[in-house]
Amino acid sequence: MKIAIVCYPTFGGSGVVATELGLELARRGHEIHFITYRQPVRLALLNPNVHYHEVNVPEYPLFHYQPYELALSSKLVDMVKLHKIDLLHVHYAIPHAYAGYMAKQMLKDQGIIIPMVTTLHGTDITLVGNHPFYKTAVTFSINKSDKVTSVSQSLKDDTLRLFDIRNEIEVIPNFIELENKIVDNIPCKRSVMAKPEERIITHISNFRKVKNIPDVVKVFYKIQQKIPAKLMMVGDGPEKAKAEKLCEKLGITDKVIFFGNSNEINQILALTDLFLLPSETESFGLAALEAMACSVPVISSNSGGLPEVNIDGVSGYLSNIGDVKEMAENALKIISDENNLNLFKKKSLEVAKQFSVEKIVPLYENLYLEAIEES
Ligand code: GMT
Repeated sequence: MKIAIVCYPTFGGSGVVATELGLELARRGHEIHFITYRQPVRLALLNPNVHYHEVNVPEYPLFHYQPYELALSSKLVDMVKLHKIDLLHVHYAIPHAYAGYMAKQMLKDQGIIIPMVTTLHGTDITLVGNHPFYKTAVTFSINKSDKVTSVSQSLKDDTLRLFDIRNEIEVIPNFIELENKIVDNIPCKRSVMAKPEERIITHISNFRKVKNIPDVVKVFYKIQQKIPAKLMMVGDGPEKAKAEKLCEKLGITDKVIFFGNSNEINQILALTDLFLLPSETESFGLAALEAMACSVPVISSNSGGLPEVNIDGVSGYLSNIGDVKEMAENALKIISDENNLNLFKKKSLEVAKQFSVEKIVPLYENLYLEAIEES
């Protein structure tokens, strides 16, 4: 199939899922066209089946807001015609489903029928899309999509509760490539991050408010009071400076490393003993799955789709949002005992295998075929 993928090209989870999906589909022989405003961060272009088309939005002083949706829908029409694309797959409803629908209509006007699959990722439903200023257009564009998927049952339930949706929503969870994980726990690399007796605790996110970053620091603060430990904070975003200040206030700056955005996630996870994800909202929790795929147990909140990924008492533990005390106690239960830690590591990997690329990507392929047949 020839598939156009529309996504955000940034470090956010929806962009990562869209990019990894496109790359895997390309490996399976499909022709993939990424259409967005910048080259996606994880996109390696040295693949004959992968193409990238940039959406340019010329600056014009009359406009207070530059019309990205307009430029995107025009680009979609042009690329569909030029490359004879069979299907549009838009990731994150806002504004991609809306622009995709406009492109479909323009193409229909020229006698070209093309189906559109919309994947709902999380904040496009739970936070942004739900805002009264956007809700009408988001509801409309979800209902006008030929197929709709959500990344967890929890997100599907939220969508049906918050919007007036007439479409079927198919749950297709986030997935993970398990083959190329780095397992070289070599002492010289580990020594850059921590002393041999210290446990390595990691958090990875885009440091937005929903990630509950202060709780990451507070849980770690309690852990390091009981056992030697270091905290790796990977990623960047609006809450990072506040987190640095909190570490200063708690007197733990020498025990916390802030990496910023990193392309060495797997290397860091390979050296990690425990992952923290105390999010206020999390439709799935791709970062937790990435940790588990590297045999790292997860201490998380029980918000959104996290209980579908992090299995309580198996791959880690779940607590109510904000229950820092219980999260720290559960963390210590896992990492204070070498045998227990090893058991949790093993189980984390086993759970992660349920979300392998081989199991999940065919679900998208089947959905594409259905959409094309029905269009
Ligand atoms: O906030 C993020 O983590 C980024 C956001 C996005 O859409 O870029 O991630 C959402 O999509 C991911 C991929 O499907 C999910 O794994 C994340 O749980 C989800 N984030 C939230 O719901 C907060």
